[in-house]
Amino acid sequence: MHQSDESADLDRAAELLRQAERVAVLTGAGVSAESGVPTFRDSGGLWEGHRVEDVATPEGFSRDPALVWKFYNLRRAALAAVKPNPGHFALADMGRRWGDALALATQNIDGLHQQAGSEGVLELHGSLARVRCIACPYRAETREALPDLPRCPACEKLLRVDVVWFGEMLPHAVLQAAERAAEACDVFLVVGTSAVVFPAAGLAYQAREAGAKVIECNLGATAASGIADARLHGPSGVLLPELVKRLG
Ligand code: BJW
Ligand code: ZN
Repeated sequence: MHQSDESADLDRAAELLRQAERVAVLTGAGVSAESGVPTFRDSGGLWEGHRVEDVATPEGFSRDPALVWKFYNLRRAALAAVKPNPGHFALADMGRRWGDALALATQNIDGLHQQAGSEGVLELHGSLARVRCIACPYRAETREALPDLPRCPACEKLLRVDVVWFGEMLPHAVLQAAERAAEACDVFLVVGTSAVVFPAAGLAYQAREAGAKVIECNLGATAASGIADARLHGPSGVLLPELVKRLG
């Protein structure tokens, strides 16, 4: 893309945002890529070497909980070393500008938006920093290293990470809040997601359907590009700070 096109796209996106009273944002793995967190579906991504059905479904966990815990314990350990990047900070700046009129929903489980200072983050797919019991109501927040097969201190059954696997429901209140924000916003900003996993990807369509303008920020075209009114193609860690700068 020519420099001038990129600049025109940024101007157009900034103009849409300046006119927006309410903003909703959906992020995916791409927003954390520049922090060193691997994405899922890009080459060298997290699924490489793993069958999704083995590590990210309840059936996979019942079959081989040790394999699934190994996968998540490695990712938990890697998280200790990563920091938010300028894309996360730009979204936190936007959060301060719009206050309660901005909702930030993320598919990421890495906690980097919160670390960058975003408040009220809607974690659609859960969090790597939480565990829960498969049998009783026990839940805990923990960033410490865990044993290979951690057990519930209350009932001795297995613990699992508090994330949403394929075939599982998203946390109801969180999804509902994200849907309300999508339907009420003037601009829906979709960042660093391939937009193929539902119901999260559906939020962009719901927003569009309800009359919002859609801005996409991604390295390239995605399933959601067709409904975007402005496309920012490049790394979110560069483009989002540029966008915020243009808001004035
Ligand atoms: C950059 C960048 C840079 C790189 N700057 N950009 C409707 C139609 C079809 C199927 C379904 C449907 N409704 C439900 C389904 C089934 C299923 C589904 O969606 N399947 C599709 C794959 C077809 N959905 C579910 O099962 C969901 N549950 C559900 O619907 O419950 C009700 C129900 C139950 C039973 C039957 C039917 C309905 C649950 C989905 C849970 C997803 N969980 C995961 C794992 C979470 C835990 C973990 O992390 O291990 O969530 S899967 C994985 O994908 C993870 C992610 O959050 C999610 C999305 O991925 P994301 O973030 O988009 O990453 P990538 O890698 O795909 O894309 C990265 C993007 O970044 C790329 O575009 C790059 O270009 C870009 N990028 N660097 C900007 N620097
Ligand atoms: Zn228990």
